[in-house]
Amino acid sequence: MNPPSASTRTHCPYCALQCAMHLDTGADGRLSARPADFPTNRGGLCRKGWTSADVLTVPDRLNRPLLRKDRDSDLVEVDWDTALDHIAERLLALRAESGPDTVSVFGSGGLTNEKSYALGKFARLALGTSQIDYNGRFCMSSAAAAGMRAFGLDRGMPFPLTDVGSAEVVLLAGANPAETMPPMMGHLSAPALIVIDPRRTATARVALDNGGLHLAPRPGTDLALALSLLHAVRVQGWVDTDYVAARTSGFEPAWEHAAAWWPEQTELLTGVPAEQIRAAADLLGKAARNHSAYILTGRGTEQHAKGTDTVSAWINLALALGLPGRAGSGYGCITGQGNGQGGREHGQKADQLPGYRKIDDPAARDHVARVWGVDPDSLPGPGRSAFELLDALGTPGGPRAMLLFGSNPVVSAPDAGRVRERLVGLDLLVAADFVLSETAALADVVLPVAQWAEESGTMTNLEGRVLRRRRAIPPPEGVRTDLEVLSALAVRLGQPAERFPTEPDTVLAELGAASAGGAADYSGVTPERLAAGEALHWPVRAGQEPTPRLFLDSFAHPDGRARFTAVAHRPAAEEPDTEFPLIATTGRLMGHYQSGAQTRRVPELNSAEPEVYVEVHPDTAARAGLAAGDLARLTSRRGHTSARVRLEPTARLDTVFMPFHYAGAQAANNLTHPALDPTSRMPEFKVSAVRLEPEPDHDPATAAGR
Ligand SMILES: Nc1nc2c(c(=O)[nH]1)N[C@H]1C(S)=C(S)[C@@H](COP(=O)(O)OP(=O)(O)OC[C@H]3O[C@@H](n4cnc5c(=O)[nH]c(N)nc54)[C@H](O)[C@@H]3O)O[C@H]1N2
Ligand SMILES: Nc1nc2c(c(=O)[nH]1)N[C@H]1C(S)=C(S)[C@@H](COP(=O)(O)OP(=O)(O)OC[C@H]3O[C@@H](n4cnc5c(=O)[nH]c(N)nc54)[C@H](O)[C@@H]3O)O[C@H]1N2
Ligand code: SF4
Ligand SMILES: [Mo]
Repeated sequence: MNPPSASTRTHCPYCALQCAMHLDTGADGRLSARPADFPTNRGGLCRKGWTSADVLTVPDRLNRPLLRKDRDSDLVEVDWDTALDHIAERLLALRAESGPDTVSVFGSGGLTNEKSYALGKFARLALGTSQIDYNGRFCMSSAAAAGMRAFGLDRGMPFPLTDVGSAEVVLLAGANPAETMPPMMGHLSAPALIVIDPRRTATARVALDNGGLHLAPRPGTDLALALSLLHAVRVQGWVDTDYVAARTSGFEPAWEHAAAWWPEQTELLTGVPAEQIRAAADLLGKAARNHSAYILTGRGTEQHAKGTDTVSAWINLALALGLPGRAGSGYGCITGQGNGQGGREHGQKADQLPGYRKIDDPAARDHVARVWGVDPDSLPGPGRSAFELLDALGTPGGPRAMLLFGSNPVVSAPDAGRVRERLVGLDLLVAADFVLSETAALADVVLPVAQWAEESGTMTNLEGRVLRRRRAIPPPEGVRTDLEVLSALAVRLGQPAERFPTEPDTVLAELGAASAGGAADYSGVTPERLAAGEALHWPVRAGQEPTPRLFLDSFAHPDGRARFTAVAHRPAAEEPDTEFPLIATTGRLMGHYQSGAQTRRVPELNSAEPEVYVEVHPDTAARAGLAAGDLARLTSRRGHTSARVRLEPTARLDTVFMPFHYAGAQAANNLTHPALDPTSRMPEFKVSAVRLEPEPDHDPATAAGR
């Protein structure tokens, strides 16, 4: 083991910006983080990054495995052999009873590349199951699907983030980086911003202060708004006809849908004034003439049951303006989780093998089976997508066991009440985590694992740039790494130990071989090249230069052209009515991360935002008999949530907003609709119909679940 060093340069454990930081070891042996210079964060960190080291020493950090003998008993501490033997015994018994697909795996875009790869391999070889998917399905799957459709390849940003800063105009559709990636705002200070968000967010305020625009559509109407922008761009003469002819196909059928959305028509549906649509088209069009505009999408426009088509509509707009595949302009999706990009490339997705290969492609199966030393026919086929998998647990024909690595779905999955019921109904739930998350608390076995600063690995950030996460200190006594856990379980399930190495760099080398020749080719990512500089944008083929900018010569479809997709607007899965008259939309706060399992344990972050709130227009609140600071109850067809009222005069009258970082009675996902996008299987996190009223439970402490 390496002795702890005084200062280690690494990257933040949280989001996809992957800000660089120094971890300094103090005299008391505790670590503290400070920013390091790097192209994405340029010496900045957000509040979560600054406090990230606090999670290493939270008082309730797990350092012994926990086991529950049966459903009615408590979790008690056991040794590792007892925990692992128990899991293996139960898995083998379940598999013998009902076949390999009775065991399922749920992974995460927070896991390193090495862990994501090992998890996919573990599922297919050690368990032999097709039932593996991950939380990235809730994150950027719609943008990934639309990117594949348009460009033949999905890399969130096919250009370095630093390129964006020199553009004249950046359109941000459903992204609030001022809260979700604050250091990114440094790249967005020069361009005029066009922010598409139902709320007057911190990002929208920056846009208005800098000569940009804020368009505030009714949640769930972005598809029509994007079509209308295409309409206005054409009518106002901004279509780059030479580019469209030379580099794309399918403009006319896509245009037919846009033709129906002239700005006045769109205003009726979206509430965005027609003149704002025209102004946005002119602002974008002028910058596009100079090849100096970007269109970027975030979860606000993507997390819908029509998210893939909505992103296609934004890409259609970018293509009409001639932005993608040209220096100085482009389309990108702002990937979310720390390894949201790498996490979708190495085989923890239900339909996928490493190298961003399709699991039902015979050539892909042959290649990966050769690297794994197995018969291609022994590899299972595609499995269920994340929500469908969670929803099938414990039901007839569904899995009876789940192994969970890096997600807290009882807080973060849609219709969380239903997901909790399914998880509780399992024969065996195993959670690997470093804290007892709300989901781990329901598990039969909890395995205490190492945190980011205690192990090494690689991450791929929002620009497709592969980074080195370095170990600063050894894990606490009694704690194992995820790779060690997978290896120990695989051996107990009859696999040779050398097939599941525990050294991250050994896994990286194998991942490189498995990805070689695939779309996301990592065969040239080596420890030496990572040490020499972190500018390895994939594809990085062995012996070749990395690829910071994709598509400059041609797109990845066989004909080299980008494709317009003909997409039509459609309503949300659930529109408001008399019983549930408001739209609830959900998202993030600067100080909390995801399900909050980590950040709610950091005193500085938790005291700043200790409980959930609902953001409401004062008139909407008054109509419901509510004032600032009152406890409100929000009810949807799925369940209800209690939240403190925060009045916001710029809010839309028809929309309330809640952050989703809180659990139990405060969980926004008690309300959300599990309708899925037909292509990406992304749930509709951003639109549910709700009713707002005073909390009838008069004890605010119990009502808010504190
Ligand atoms: N502080 C913090 N930062 C994070 C995270 C975190 O949990 N906390 N998570 C990371 C992850 S995994 C992700 S995916 C990213 C997400 O980063 P973002 O995409 O910026 O995050 P969200 O807040 O989910 O959604 C962005 C905006 O969408 C708006 N919105 C809601 N409905 C609609 C709609 O119908 N149309 C449009 N156009 N906008 C709508 C919301 O008002 C919100 O302001 O953040 C990453 N960074
Ligand atoms: N309503 C609503 N719901 C949403 C969203 C929304 O906008 N609105 N956004 C969705 C999005 S974009 C996302 S990405 C999901 C995320 O939601 P989740 O999938 O729940 O993600 P996290 O909260 O990051 O959960 C990570 C868990 O894994 C643990 N963990 C972290 N790193 C590791 C590791 O390396 N190994 C192991 N074994 N454990 C680890 C943490 O302690 C934590 O308990 O939420 C989705 N849910
Ligand atoms: S912006 Fe993201 S990567 Fe940077 S410090 Fe904050 S959470 Fe960490
Ligand atoms: Mo995400």
